Amino acid sequence: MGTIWSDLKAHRKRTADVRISDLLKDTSRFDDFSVNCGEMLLDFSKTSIDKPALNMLLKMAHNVEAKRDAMFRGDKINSTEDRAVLHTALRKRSDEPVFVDGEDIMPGVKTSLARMTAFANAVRKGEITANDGKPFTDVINIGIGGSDLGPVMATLALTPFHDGPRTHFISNVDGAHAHDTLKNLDPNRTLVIVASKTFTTIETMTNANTVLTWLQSKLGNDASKHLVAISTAEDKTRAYGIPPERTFGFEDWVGGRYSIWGPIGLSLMMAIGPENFGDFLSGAFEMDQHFLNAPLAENMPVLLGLIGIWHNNICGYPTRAILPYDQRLSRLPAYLQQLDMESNGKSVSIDGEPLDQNSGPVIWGEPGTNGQHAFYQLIHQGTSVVPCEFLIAAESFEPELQNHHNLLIANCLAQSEALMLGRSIENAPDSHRAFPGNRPSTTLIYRKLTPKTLGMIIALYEHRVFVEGAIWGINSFDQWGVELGKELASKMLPLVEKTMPTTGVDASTAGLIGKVRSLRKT
Ligand code: G6Q
Repeated sequence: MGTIWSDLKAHRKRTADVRISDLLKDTSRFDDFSVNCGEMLLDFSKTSIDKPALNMLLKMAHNVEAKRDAMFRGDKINSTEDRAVLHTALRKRSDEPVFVDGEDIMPGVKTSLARMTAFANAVRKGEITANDGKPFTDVINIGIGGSDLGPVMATLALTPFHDGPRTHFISNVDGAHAHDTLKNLDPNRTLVIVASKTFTTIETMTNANTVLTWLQSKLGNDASKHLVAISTAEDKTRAYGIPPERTFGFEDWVGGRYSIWGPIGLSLMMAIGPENFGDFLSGAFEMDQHFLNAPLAENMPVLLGLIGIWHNNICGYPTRAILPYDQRLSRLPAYLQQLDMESNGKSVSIDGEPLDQNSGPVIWGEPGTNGQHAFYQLIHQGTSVVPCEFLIAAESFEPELQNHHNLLIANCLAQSEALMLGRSIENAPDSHRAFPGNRPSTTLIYRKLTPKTLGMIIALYEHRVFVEGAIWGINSFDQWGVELGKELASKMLPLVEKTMPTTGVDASTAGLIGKVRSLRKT
């Protein structure tokens, strides 16, 4: 490990007993340990990072800028797949070109957005209709992983803006998901989007086949007017019977988990309308500009990344909790689990060498206040320290329920304060009622969960993941662990279907297959 790592660890060792509450006696700490981007503020004054630690962390980030510029420029930084990483181009709100293999990709990005806009508008206005000439009332997005989590999370987050057709999502290959979703829908009124970058993912294609059969049960063989494809593989969408005018393509320089900004966001665009979708892109673009231009010490994604490094690598906390005090962000923890753990769950460097420090932590969470009545017990009194990342809006969309929102904010602030202050044994009736305190948290405050704010939040976390990955020297943009999963199920299927004997299979798996077979017989 380089000297900066050992310097940071030595500093941590020296200062581990310092209480965050004592650091906060410095009246300038809140200003010095918080950062703004537009109206959004990230407070990290309730962490154990002090000025010397922050300076060392900022030094550690010295190589992030060059890597960041390479990403935005279109260099093939995803070296194991030989791909550029340009989800930022999908939300670029300026006329500057971006080159991949010598070709400006921006005209294509604009054409694609214009096609999405025209299609979404036509569906919303009832100009593109179902087979019977009547408007679609419902849209199902069939996809999984990056082709599902973004639209699901964002559509829920932006419920107050949802004025288009109802949206539904089928992701799990568990037939229960398709069954329960289709149960209350009418094939005559439903538009089906098959969203798959590769158009080969077995879960998605199995669900697509089932839903196609459901459509055909009412529409006969002429279901194609009810189908849309989103994919990079136009040959496969055509072979599936979805014509090019119903297919929205995208390029291999958009990773699945970074794809909400383009055609994979079509269900979101239909729900909230192209104008709101445009604001969503603008919010992300604003965060991109901030990430590109703000000095490291005032750069929100850089600082959030460094806070992550401090907690994970220097303090040794192996998880972090995402705690939105915003019910409509209830799928944000799941979304960030994929974004963060799929990107930074790696054990080798970009050159294939074993890492000599931990990489991505375990991400988990639930919205507050619900979590308070469940796992916060461990956060307050457990033996593991969990850095908490709170998110809270100053304003809600329900002015008539202001009392609820005041209570929500009060709960959020009370939790972070209690985690920091704790309650000493001297002030508690007994040790069961004492709280160690000194537990770190950050708080992201924004005005209101608008499309623009949501765009900023997602881009903030995308770039935070980038910053951490850059410091660890890993490739944050491949996902070989996920690819492995795709191969494994197809090998196991013949054993489950009983078309192959279990000879040669490990004893545990063979035993489980035997149990499935015997349970099915009885
Ligand atoms: C995301 C991953 C993964 C992917 C799904 C679905 O970055 O690559 O989550 O999105 O496996 O893949 P398809 O879109 O190809 O069906």
